[in-house]
Amino acid sequence: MRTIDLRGQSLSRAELLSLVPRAALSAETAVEQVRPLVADVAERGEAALREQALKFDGVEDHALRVPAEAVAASLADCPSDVEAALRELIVRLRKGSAAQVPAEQVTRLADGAEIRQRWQPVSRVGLYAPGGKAAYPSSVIMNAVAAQTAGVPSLALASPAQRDNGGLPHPAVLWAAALCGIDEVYAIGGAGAIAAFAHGVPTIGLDPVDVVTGPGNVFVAAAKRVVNGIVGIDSEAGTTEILIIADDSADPGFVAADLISQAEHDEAAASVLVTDSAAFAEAVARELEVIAPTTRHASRVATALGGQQSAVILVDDLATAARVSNAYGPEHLEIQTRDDAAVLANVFDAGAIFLGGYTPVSLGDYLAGSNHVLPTGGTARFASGLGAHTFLRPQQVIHYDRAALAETSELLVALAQAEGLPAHGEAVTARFKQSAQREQGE
Ligand code: HSO
Ligand code: ZN
Repeated sequence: MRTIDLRGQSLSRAELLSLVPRAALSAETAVEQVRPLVADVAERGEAALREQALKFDGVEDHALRVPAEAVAASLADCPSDVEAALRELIVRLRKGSAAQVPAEQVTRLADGAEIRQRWQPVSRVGLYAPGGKAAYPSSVIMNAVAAQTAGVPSLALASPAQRDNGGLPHPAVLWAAALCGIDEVYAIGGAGAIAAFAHGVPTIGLDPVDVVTGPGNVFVAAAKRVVNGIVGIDSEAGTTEILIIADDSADPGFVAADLISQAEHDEAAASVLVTDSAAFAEAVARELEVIAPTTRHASRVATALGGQQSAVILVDDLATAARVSNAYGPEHLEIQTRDDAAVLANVFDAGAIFLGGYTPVSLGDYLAGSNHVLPTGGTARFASGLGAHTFLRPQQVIHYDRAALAETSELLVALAQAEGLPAHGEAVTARFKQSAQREQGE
């Protein structure tokens, strides 16, 4: 890993923003590449999807819509320990997600004047689960449980067709769909899947959705940017990132293992260590040298750790470490220091935060009960992770009775006059004129 030495410098937030390591290929640069793919699916539907499946997944003549029986039958091949783990993930995630559904609140502004704040689920969502370098049944569950907890009535799932699974999505994706009770599944991958959800594909019975969510590579993230506005999207959950703030009280072996764990996702994954101890950084480097070559995806890990997106950042103190992390806006932030609470108090911008030596990101990836679909690429500075709230819209339901409206009318007319919109005021006063006339006529 390369070293960025920020010690002895006092840097502004703007300077930090330009210094933190980033991947070369961003969703912004990928947007131009995926725009024609999305447009083609919008125009030519199924034919475009089939061409893209052949080109990107090497799959031909497969069923774009997975038969519901195949989804249900898939569970027969699921090893029992994996099924138990997936079920436990569902149970924990349901509990963790319930807190993301705010309670309805009624505010009384005056006698007979109230605003009800309700949280309304969207009607239909398209959930994306990536294929490619790994299978992600856990991501299927993260999406599905969040949507179900929100109360979304209609869920569809898409994941790339696999050549070695007869053109079906990866079997583990089907297991997760079955366990979540999703029977509308499509063997469609990448930007095409996002476009299919947004525009619908009538020939395969795919109705357009209201919101598209789910993680994916930079092309999936870019496709979501392209369809945003036609549908809602969750935050950009692109190539994974981990940033660890650690001091010399942390275990270098734990830190190295966590940096490697996320690097194994993708050559473009980012692993960043921010520390105030050069000796600790060296200890982590030694651990990395020992562990990284022994892991199954050693070459992918080596590429990710050696890439420009990964780095060890040396700082003078942990307050600066928190500022660096805020500028980076990591998808996952781990804090392993003598006083984690003190660091946490200075940290504002992260997708999810993992405290202490016994809360690795991989716990959050699977079984913590938190959601692992999180904003990447610095978007955690303004976006949140996926959760039940992603599928909910706060709506205000307003009700004033006659007396409450009458009470506001004079001030309201004054505002309408000030804005040069007298008909706004008249919409209020007309109600009282009419009834006054009616009363006179009686
Ligand atoms: N770390 C990934 C999620 C994941 N890890 C799924 C394993 N499976 C992005 O947060
Ligand atoms: Zn992971």
